[in-house]
Amino acid sequence: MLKWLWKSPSDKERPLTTEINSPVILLVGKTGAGKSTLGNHLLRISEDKTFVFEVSENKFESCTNQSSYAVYKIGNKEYNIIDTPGVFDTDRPNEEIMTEIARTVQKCAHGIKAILFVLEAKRLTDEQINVINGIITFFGEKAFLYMITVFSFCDKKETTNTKNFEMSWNDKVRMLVNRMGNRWAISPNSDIFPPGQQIHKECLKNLENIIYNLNGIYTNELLEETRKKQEELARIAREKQEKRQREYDEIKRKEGKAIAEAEYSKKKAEDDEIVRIENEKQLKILENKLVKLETGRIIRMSELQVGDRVLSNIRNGIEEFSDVYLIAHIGKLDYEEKFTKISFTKPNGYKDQLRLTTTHSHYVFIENLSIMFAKDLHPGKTKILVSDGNNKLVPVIVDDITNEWHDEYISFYTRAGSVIAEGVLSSCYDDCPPSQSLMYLVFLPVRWWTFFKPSTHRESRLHPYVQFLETAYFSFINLFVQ
Ligand SMILES: Nc1nc2c(ncn2[C@@H]2O[C@H](COP(=O)(O)OP(=O)(O)OP(=O)(O)O)[C@@H](O)[C@H]2O)c(=O)[nH]1
Ligand SMILES: [Mg+2]
Repeated sequence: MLKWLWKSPSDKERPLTTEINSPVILLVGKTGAGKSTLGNHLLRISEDKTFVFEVSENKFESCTNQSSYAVYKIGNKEYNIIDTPGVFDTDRPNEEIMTEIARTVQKCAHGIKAILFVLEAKRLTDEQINVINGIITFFGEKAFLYMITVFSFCDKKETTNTKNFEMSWNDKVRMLVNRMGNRWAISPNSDIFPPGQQIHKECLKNLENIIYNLNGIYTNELLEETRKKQEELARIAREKQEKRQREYDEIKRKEGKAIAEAEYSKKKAEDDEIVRIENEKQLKILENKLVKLETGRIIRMSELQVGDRVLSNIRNGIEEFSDVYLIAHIGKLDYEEKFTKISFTKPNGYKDQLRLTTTHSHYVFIENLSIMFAKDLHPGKTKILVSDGNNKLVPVIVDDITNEWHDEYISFYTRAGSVIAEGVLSSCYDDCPPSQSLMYLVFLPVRWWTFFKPSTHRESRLHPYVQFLETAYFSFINLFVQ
């Protein structure tokens, strides 16, 4: 075992009693995932050579009970690594652990530079999904911008052949890493690659580079924002519980204990179901609808703003970015809409999916650069154009087309009329004649207008001009059909 990595907490490991005075690198993850081990690996390559975090004897016993920090340097930049207790600890309830982490974050006056989410390199189990959900619910979605997945317990092959390792990820892992802007690294397994070995160092240098190149800082204010939302949810849950209890007392008094208990169980099951659905929605955070900005940031479509320059095409090996000039619709609907999920295999062998509304039929570009409704694509036959990650659009066969129902969507327009969403070259136009040039012309007035007066429309009511076009087009079609 990695006994030689273990050291009693020394004076270099400091319990968090004071404010932290450098940006923080936060280690989070499941109990036994290898957070403290990774912290020690990083400290060893830092200027501060003392290994300070306490590591457990085995991965089944929880070890870190209290957050502690150590100084860590990348080049001449100083950070503090904070090791936190594992989530879903067997001995301590999660609420307590989350409070401990919150207390920790509150002491980070300089904010958090990176959140290292340590994940065991094996199939992503439901339990791990719960851990991720818990962490994301706790930090809020914006935390994804600062998160890096670090895989621990990798075997020799996974560590040395990262391409193959990536290919072995299941959809959930891929989605998770995608959501983190494809930032991932390997925590070297010292049983196979002891410190001092080249591969061990390379893994850590790679992680250091990713941390160093992260933009921005996760602040206390961001955490506070999410905390408020969580408190609101907790208050609603408490009120529901109180209401159930009042109803129980009332029914018990009037109709007896047995009926009251049955009614209470029924109500509780209904309330639990609502919570379950909410949690599932949380999981959808992991679903990918990503676009790339000119700044290099990868964001969710729902985060797009008018004026953002988004990757709209790739031609002759050059990425083209285009302004978003109109967000015709964003947000929730009162009902669920049908979506087409296009499953495809990327040129690098990864499986991926793109979801497009079907009710508002969206177009994607196919092999010959003409456009086709997403719902009309033929699995196993039609080829869509997908970015190969090396500035080239490559035709790939659609694996599958399925339907899903969701109650929110975004519809936006770039000046180029196209966007690369989830790597797929897609048209910004929907519910319209199948001609990109014609639609480009139809949208000319609004393109011009927004040059002089940028659109501020950002709501779930369809933009009036788009609404007008849609109504006119459907009236025309109906007339034609009759
Ligand atoms: N084989 C192998 N063992 C590892 C690896 N990373 C950690 N371990 C071992 O797994 C056990 C748990 O590691 P820790 O670093 O204490 O895990 P932790 O996430 O800090 O756990 P808690 O503090 O309890 O939340 C220890 O016995 C480590 O030596 C790894 O990459 N490979
Ligand atoms: Mg630990």
